[in-house]
Amino acid sequence: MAANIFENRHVMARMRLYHSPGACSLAVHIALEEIGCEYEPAMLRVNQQENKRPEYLAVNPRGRVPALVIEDDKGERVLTEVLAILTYLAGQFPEKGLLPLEGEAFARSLEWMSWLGSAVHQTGARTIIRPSGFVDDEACQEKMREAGRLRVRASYEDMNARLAGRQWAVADQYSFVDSLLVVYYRWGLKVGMDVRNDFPEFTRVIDKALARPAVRRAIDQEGIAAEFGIEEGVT
Ligand SMILES: N[C@@H](CCC(=O)N[C@@H](CS)C(=O)NCC(=O)O)C(=O)O
Repeated sequence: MAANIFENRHVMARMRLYHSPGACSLAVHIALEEIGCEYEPAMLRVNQQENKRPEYLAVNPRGRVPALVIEDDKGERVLTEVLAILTYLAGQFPEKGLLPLEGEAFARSLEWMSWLGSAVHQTGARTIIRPSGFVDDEACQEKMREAGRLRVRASYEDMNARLAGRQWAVADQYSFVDSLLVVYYRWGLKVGMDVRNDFPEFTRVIDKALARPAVRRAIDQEGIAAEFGIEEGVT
């Protein structure tokens, strides 16, 4: 029989999540709150370059968040990349039903997460929020921002159309893909788009996600409730 992602399922002793407020790591933070398992949150601030400190580079030499430290009977290791961590957690806790793990619905989840992480994050939002990560020249950075704004708007139109009439992103049930969409919704607000009015289908799905206690806990813990226009601690 073909190998599957449940094969290495085992009892986890400890997990530690390195994350930064409102970064893509928020999706993993939400996922851990949804699962309701024990984990240790380790918050650092990317906007204060805490991810470049030697202590963190010893955990993740790429200097990016999220990083999930897993410690179990097989020892300690570090898993990075949002898509990989969310898929890993879903495989560890299949009974929670927080990510379809079979057939087309699984492929759809990967399709969403891969596209968000590449087209929308790295070649989209990142060119607006952190163009200095690509080029030093300030005139070039401004050109990158301009081009990025067009690309990001087009990707939000794409998301809005894909979510039209749907309960959730995949298979009409809440999944880690929706946790990840919460991150992108915030980034849309952060780069100055009128997301609420311009992308009503996206907003409808996110408003439902924001009503989930686990989503609110993660957002409150990161201190970013006001950025979504919601009050801390109120669900
Ligand atoms: N492909 C990575 C991207 C990780 C990433 O770029 N994270 C950002 C925060 S959203 C980061 O750590 N940025 C720090 C930096 O660029 O210095 C993933 O999916 O985890």
